[in-house]
Amino acid sequence: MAGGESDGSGLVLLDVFGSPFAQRVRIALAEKGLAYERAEQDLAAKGDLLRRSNPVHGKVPVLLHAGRPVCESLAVLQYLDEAFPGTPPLLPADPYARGSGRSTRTGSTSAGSACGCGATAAARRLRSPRRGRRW
Ligand SMILES: N[C@@H](CCC(=O)N[C@@H](CS)C(=O)NCC(=O)O)C(=O)O
Repeated sequence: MAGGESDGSGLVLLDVFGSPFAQRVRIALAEKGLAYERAEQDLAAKGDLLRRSNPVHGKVPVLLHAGRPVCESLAVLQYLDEAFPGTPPLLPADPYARGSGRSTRTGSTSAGSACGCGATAAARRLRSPRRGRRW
């Protein structure tokens, strides 16, 4: 168990230790004081849970809430604000501030961006005999 102490029962974070996107969600969960379980993933050999939870991109982080997956770190932040309204807000209340802030951050989290984890996974895939697979 990691994170906070309060009412986040049923929260499981599929992540990788070095992922900055997962780190964003870990910080958000800590800010909100929500308890969660970490489920470390192997990006070089993605497991069924990650594939099922994020069938489009197969990336971390994925937050499971009562077994239901929310993918994409910024979407997870918004989800946490909406699903746990009694906790400190992560995003501004003003729709314009929220929207413009999100648009400036989306560039750094889009599919084209790479972090160390993604690059490593992609490089391993290229070297792997299973490289024909999408995962
Ligand atoms: N836009 C995504 C980016 C997530 C991302 O790139 N995750 C990397 C780890 S840092 C990943 O899972 N890479 C696996 C892969 O590319 O196959 C977000 O904000 O959550």
